[in-house]
Amino acid sequence: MNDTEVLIVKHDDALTFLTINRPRALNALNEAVIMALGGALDELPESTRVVVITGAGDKAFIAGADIKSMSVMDAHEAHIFSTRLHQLGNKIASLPVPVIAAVNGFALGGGCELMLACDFALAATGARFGQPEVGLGVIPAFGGTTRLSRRVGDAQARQLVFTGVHFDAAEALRLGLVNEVIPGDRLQARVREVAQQIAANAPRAVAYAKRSLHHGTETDLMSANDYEAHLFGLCFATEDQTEGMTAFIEKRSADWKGV
Ligand code: CO8
Repeated sequence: MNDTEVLIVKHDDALTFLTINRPRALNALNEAVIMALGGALDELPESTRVVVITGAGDKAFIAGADIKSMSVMDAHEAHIFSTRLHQLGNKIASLPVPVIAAVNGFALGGGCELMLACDFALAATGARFGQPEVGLGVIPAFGGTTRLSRRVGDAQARQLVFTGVHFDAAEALRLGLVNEVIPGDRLQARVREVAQQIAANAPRAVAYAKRSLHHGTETDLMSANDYEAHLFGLCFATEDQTEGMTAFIEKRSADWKGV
């Protein structure tokens, strides 16, 4: 691991691991990290079926946006900063492969919000969460007032955002903010296991399912169901649909082509 790299990118067959590498600043999101993350997501190899985002070291996933960098911003720069983070979140949402957050420590402020932009999160027992922005005189402007309420419900989001309290992994699980809580030394192995379960399925079907799930939370039920039916139809234009169903009938494993 090179100490000067703010993001470690590791491709391992169908899985791509992105590790934010600023452990001395608890992996706080600065301009360099945001650019590196966006670049890595733009340049995923064709073989990638799942992306895992985590933080370097054993203390933090991401302890927020970089407070030192933000402290000298003017209003215009702050607006651009928020917009750039939203572009990153939108990029994750529109990626044709699932993105899992492996939360190995503090996930505060922008760190919690980056986690929310991922498809889902698995957390270590010792992880800590929170949206403490109002205690710094700002609002959670990377989805903390938008994605958080969609994930945990409006009233819970209001309490978390207005109080800014930190809370533990058990509470995050109870709120539905993370899917599983795992002892820290087993987190990466469990994330890899789940990622491989995803990677074993038809890539195009997973991509369409992600698109439909995303659309489904952002529009009314009738339109969402119409779009789901449309994507179901598109599945039947893929070779993998023929292969998947033929493999079932022939009692063998499917050999996915991703087309
Ligand atoms: N930004 C910059 N540096 C940080 C950050 C951060 N968010 N968090 C920690 N660090 C640095 C510390 O300054 C310290 O560096 P140094 O040794 O040079 O002083 C180092 O990391 C270690 O931190 P601590 O010594 O504080 O470690 P502790 O174990 O004592 O405490 C905590 C750990 C509780 C996580 C503490 O560091 C803390 O409270 N950090 C700030 C958490 C926070 O408030 N995060 C929210 C930031 S605001 C935000 O994310 C806004 C996002 C939405 C807007 C984005 C769109 C515009």
